[in-house]
Amino acid sequence: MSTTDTDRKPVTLGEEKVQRGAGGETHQTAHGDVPTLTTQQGVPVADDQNTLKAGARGPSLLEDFHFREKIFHFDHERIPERVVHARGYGAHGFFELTHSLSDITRADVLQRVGERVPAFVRFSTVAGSKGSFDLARDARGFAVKLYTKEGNWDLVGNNIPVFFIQDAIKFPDMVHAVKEEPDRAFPQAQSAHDNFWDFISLTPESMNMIMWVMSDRGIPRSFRFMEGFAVHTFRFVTADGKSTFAKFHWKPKQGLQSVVWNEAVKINGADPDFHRRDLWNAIQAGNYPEWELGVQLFDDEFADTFDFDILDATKLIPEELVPVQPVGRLVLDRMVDNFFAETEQVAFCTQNVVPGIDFTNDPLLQGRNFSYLDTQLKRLGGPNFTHIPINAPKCPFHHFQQDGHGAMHNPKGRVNYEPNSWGGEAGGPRENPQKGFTSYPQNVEGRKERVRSEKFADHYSQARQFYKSQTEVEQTHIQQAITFELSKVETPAIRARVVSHLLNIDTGLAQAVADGLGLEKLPDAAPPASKVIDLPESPALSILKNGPKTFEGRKIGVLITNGADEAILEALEKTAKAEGVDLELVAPQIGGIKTSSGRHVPAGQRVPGGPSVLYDAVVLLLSEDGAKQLANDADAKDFVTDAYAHAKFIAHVPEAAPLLKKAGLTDDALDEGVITLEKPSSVPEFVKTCRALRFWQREAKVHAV
Ligand code: HDE
Repeated sequence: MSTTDTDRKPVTLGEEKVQRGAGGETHQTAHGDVPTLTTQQGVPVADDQNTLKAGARGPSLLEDFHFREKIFHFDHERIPERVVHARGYGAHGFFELTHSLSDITRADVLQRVGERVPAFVRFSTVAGSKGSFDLARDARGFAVKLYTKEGNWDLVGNNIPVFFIQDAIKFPDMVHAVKEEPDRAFPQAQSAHDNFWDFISLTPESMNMIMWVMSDRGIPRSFRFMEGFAVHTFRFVTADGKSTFAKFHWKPKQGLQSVVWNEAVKINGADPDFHRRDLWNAIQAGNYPEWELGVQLFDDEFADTFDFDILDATKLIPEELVPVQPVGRLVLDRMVDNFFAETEQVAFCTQNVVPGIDFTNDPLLQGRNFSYLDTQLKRLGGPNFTHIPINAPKCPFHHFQQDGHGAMHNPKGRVNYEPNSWGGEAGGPRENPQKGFTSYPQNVEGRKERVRSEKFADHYSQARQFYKSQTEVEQTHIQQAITFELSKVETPAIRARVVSHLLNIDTGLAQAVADGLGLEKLPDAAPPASKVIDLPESPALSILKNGPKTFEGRKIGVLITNGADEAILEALEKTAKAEGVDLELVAPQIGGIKTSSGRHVPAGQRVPGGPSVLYDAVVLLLSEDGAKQLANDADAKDFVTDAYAHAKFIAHVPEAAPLLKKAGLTDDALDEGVITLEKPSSVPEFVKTCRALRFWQREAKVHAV
């Protein structure tokens, strides 16, 4: 049967004009403001539902240029994913200077207080592929592109201030080891396997970073609640050539927060996009996340007296030793229009610095400066990736580079070289010794040799300092994380070798891991290459010692049923709004519930789709009948037991008793983190209590193993 005009009667679907095809499918047609669909060549398309055929049941015709163009383009949609940091999420915003650094650097962006430049930030996990889950235990990328008036400045950092290795030549090995094993292609986005820990156990320089990734920093609650660090020591340089060393820090205004491991595992199933959804929701709701840019500034004299080498990326400089001075604020206030065009195609390069900022001889940084440009050529298909809008500078630019794949702005006119004698405008751009980038004229001499500085040899002291600076709760999490990871390692010798390094960090830590693994006896400590020293504790290294004073930006999950107390719900809505907290209702049906006063309230989640791991605190707002119903529901029971096990604050109305009982929350299980909401006036106190984020005292009770 052929498609005739009578088969294609327009039908109305909302405001749009819609046609029905022969197969009953609906499709819009152009009218009024709706543009006509075209091919890439601009040819108007009449039918986008059917290929051109020789008769309705005949073969498709090669002549169908619209179909061929469409499929050809589709076939080429994928580009190579990033070899590391494949899974990421970006947003636009701005950087505003709050403290001028004009006496320290000539960098234009750091001169005038109050001036803003556009910014783009991409957060990422490191090991997993593009489609992996958000809550892997991993470092997070924190890459910032500032579109300054003197060119793009990229600070390609992580949420951890140190790195696994000291020299770039080890990077391919390190990445091969952490990614899925090559014969079996698993595990995905996880370091809990033999290859990773084998490499680590043979690479003691990684110990400081291991403490960080095995701490709660490796499982952040959201991108909004983590710090960023450029890791390496950079240089600031003034117009008259004075140099100052600098370390860059991004501190979240929202405060630091992480989840617990069991929660992370469950979030990955319940919402693999937990972090990207969080950023999307916050920005769409106008809750723009903000970070303060801070710098640690120091000179050669400090560098010479510091216990470690400032060129060693496995070390940090404690904030207590060199305070972090505020410089500006970074605000993310706009999501991308298109994920691929912007977030996927953005190309960060550590070599992108601006006049007034320079590199140091950190061998990791030097290697990165080669790697990033090289990787963009492969990933983005040619040398013109700066022509893609997200990568293009937003200041004027003029050069004689031309041609290549995808060239969008070749030099205009006759001249494409210099020097030339054409003069004036016709001669094109000229170099500018006053304005142009000049490298800091550091004296360099030495023997050509493959060596590492003696000053890089201490691999344990800062790892110990990090561990000692944590609260007891955080130390326990590190013990549990390493035990978890090593329990996934199949080779006993690798497990023991890791413990031999832990002995140099903290004997209590080593013993706890050995006990957790069931090691029959402690191995000998790995012989350290340099004496391990006891450094003073650095409170800045702990998340819990630096918790937020507010519950703002967090999310409460309300398990709710028909007949729920209207007054308490109203109080929750009001208090949440005042505190800047998101309230999500989790109900037996997504259509929602009717409260005790008959008000209909839609739900955000249905019970099986809204486990408590998605929320920072929970409320059980049930009617008597509702509680009886949910007491027989496994998902509702898990909602409560998980919230309890993850040390969350739980508020409940007295009617919720049957569900609490089924979830085992009776008598001695009840603690100050489980709060009864007798009346609406108890709600503000509950939300205030939630500012502590977790009731950590409960944790020790729920971990018998
Ligand atoms: Fe990267 N890294 N890296 N890295 N890195 C890449 O560049 C590399 C390192 C970081 O959102 C790649 O465009 C080497 C440290 C982030 O697009 C690649 C070495 C830190 C991102 C690359 C390092 C980072 C990358 C892969 C050791 C924290 C994602 C795709 C010498 C300070 C940027 C790409 C984005 C991405 C190489 C070590 C952060 C291959 C060789 C240390 C945040 O070029």
